[in-house]
Amino acid sequence: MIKTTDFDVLEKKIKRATDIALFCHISPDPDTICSAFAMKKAIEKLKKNVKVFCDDEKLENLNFLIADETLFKSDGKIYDLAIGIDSSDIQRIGNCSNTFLLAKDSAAIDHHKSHVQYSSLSILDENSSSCSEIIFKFLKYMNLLDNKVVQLLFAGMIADNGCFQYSSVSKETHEIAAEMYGYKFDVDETIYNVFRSKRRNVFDLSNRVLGKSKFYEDGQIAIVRMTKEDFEATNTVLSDTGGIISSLINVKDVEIAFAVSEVNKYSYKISIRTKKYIDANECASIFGGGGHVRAAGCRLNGHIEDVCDKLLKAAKDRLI
Ligand SMILES: [Mn+2]
Repeated sequence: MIKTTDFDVLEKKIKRATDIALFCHISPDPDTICSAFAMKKAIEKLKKNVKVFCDDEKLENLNFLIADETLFKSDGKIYDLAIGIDSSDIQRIGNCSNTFLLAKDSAAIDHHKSHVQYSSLSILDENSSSCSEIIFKFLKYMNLLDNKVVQLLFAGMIADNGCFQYSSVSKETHEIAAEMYGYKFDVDETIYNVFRSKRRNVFDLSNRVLGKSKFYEDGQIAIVRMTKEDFEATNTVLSDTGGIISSLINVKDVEIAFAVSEVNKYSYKISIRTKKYIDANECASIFGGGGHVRAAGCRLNGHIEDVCDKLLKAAKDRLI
């Protein structure tokens, strides 16, 4: 739970600072990006110099919101204040952690259960369905909300909670959404762009790899693999794999689904989704990863067959 005194402490940190650096996590999702740019737009009103950092590139489907914005790479400069956004630990900030650690003061805003403290002030709420909702509360407290800031936070929120479909959604999520509806922005357009719109290439990748999905233990475990070959054949990249795993976890009887995506030779990004009782965060944590109860991730190295065997074993051990 968030203490209101934490908001007070963060407000003071921001007011004291001139140059502020905000940090998104690696392999960014709309929650980390939209939270960071909402924060940037809001605190710029206080005449602060604000930059958003990320090791990776912006997401194409967010161009309707942040086409003019830039994500900066680690620059070795010393900022007055560094704020980690939606990042559960310092490793999640990647190479940009060099710049984060150089800053004179620091804070983190996050909703991951697996959060490991890396800043002098951690504002955490693992019951929040997105980091965007925590930022909404903070910026409301600061009286810095406006239509554009709220649209960004709405986009980040629906991306993380599956447009109000996931178990992370609560009465409070809807109460925040209701407050958001009090601002002027195109809700339909936001939902379409963030949640439904996909490029034809991504559709092709999805069709190509889902057909080769494998099911185990009477269909309770599902694995989809995406290799360099699949990306090349469909002209897609790692960041295009996002929604594909949903098709697997939606299959009746599947309790746990894995998406295994090739990052480099013998190096794989693993996404985990669970339906009812397996804790995805706990499952990811045995491989050094983390996330949430129903959605988590990790990295695994080795031959793809060995990687899949390890995941299969971990899944079987957790079936009831
Ligand atoms: Mn998030």
